[in-house]
Amino acid sequence: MTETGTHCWSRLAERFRACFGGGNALRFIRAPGRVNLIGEHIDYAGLPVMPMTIDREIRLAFSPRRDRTVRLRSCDDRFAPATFESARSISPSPQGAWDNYARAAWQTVNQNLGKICPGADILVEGDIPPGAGLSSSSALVVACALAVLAGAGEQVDPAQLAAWLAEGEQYVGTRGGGMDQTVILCGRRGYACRIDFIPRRIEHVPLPDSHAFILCDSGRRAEKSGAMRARYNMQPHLCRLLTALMARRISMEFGEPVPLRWLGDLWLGPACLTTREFLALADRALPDGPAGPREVALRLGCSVEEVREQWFSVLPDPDDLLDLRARAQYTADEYRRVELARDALYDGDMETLGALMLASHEGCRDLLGVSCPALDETVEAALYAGAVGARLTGAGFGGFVIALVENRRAPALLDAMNARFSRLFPDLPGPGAFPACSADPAGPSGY
Ligand code: NG1
Repeated sequence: MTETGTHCWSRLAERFRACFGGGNALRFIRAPGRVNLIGEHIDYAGLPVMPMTIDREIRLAFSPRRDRTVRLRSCDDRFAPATFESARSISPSPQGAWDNYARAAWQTVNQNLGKICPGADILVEGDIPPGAGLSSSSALVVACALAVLAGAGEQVDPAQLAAWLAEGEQYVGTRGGGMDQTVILCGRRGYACRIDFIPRRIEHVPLPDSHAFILCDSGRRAEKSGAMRARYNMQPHLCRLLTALMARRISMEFGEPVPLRWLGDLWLGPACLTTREFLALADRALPDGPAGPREVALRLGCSVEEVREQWFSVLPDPDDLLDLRARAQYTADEYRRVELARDALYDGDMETLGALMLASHEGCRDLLGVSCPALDETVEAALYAGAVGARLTGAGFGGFVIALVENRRAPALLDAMNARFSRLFPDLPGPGAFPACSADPAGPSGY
C-alpha cells in the first residue's frame, strides 16, 4: 500500500534538492495506478469498461523552469536520467525507454494547447509494479501532463485531458484505448468507474462493503515493449479489421454507406444494433473459420495484395490465419458482461459479479489468447483459496490477477496467495498479493 502522509513527500523533496539543487519552489503531484474490474480489450473498440483507481501511485516533485528544458530523474536506479526540450514535436527515445512517457505528455499538452509550454526539473518515484497490468505507464503520463499544465499556469478539465492523453500515449507505440488515463484522472475513492466512450461519460458505481478486491501477482511480467507490444497491438488492429468488414456488409445491406469509426458504433452509433443483431451481422460479414488475406479480400472487395499489405503485414506473424468470429463473439460477450457487472455492483450481488469476472477471464484466455499459464494458474489458485471470482486485469500476457472475495475470507486468501507466491517465485520481490483499495484521482499534492 502507498506510503501516505507528509513523510514520503518531505523525503522526495530532499532527494529532489540532492538531484537538482535547492532554491526553486517545489510542487508535487500524485497519480494512482488502476485495476480493471471488467471490460477488457474493448476500450479501443469504443465500448464501456469498469476499472477503479488503486492506492499505489506515481509521485512527482517538480520545479517549473523558465526555459524549455525538461530534466527527468527517477528515484529508481533502473531508470536512467533523461533530458529533452519541450516542443510541438518531440523526437522519442528508443522504444521501451521510460522517458518516452514524459515526452508523450509534453508533446500532447503542447499540441492540444497550441503553445509550447515551459520545461521542468522532475524527480519521479512510485510503488506501482511495472509490467503488471496496473497502469504504471499511464500514471506517469498523467502525472507529467499535470506538471506541464501547472508549469504553464493552465487548467484543463480532467475528462478532456484524459481524451488528449489517450491519443497522446500512442506516442510510445501502443495502440490502446482511453480507459487508463480516464480512470486515473476521473476515478473516485470508494467507487468503480464505469467509462463510456460513445458518447464520453463517467459513472461512479459504489464499491461493495461486503467484499474486497485482492491483487495477486502471477509472477510473470508483461512489459509492453518488443514482442509483447506487437501482441497487444494486434487486438486493436483486429477490431479495426472487424469494423471495416462489418461496415462493408451493413452498407451493402442498407444500400448506402454506414460510416463506422469504432466497432462499438454498431451498438452505440448510427446502426443501433442489439447484441443479437450484432452477432447475426458478424455471421454474415465475417469469414467462417480461420481466415487469410484471400478470404478477407473477398469480403472487403479489394485485392489480396492490398489486404496483405494493410491488414496482415503488421501482425506479429503475418502468415497467421485470423479467427475474426472469435474476436466478435468475445467483444459482444464482454460488452454484455460490463452491463451486468454494473447492475451486480448496484444490487450488491457479488456472486454474480464473481461469475462475470471469471467468464471474462475465460474469454480473454480462449477467444483472445491474451492470457498465459501463469495467469490461468493464479486465477485457479485464487478461486481455490476462497475467491468468488478472479480474472487477469489489463492487457494480459502476465501481470496481476484481480480476485473478489468476501471480507471475512480476505485474510486467508491473502495468506494463501502470498505463500504460493513465495514458494513459486522465491527470487521475486513481494508481496505476492495485496488488497486493491480505491484511491483519489490524480492531482496536486503537498505537505
Ligand atoms: P495496460 O494493462 O495498462 O497495458 C492496456 C491499455 C488499455 C486497455 C487494456 C486492455 C494502454 C495505455 N492501456 O492496459 O487501454 O486496452 O490494455 O483492456 O494502452
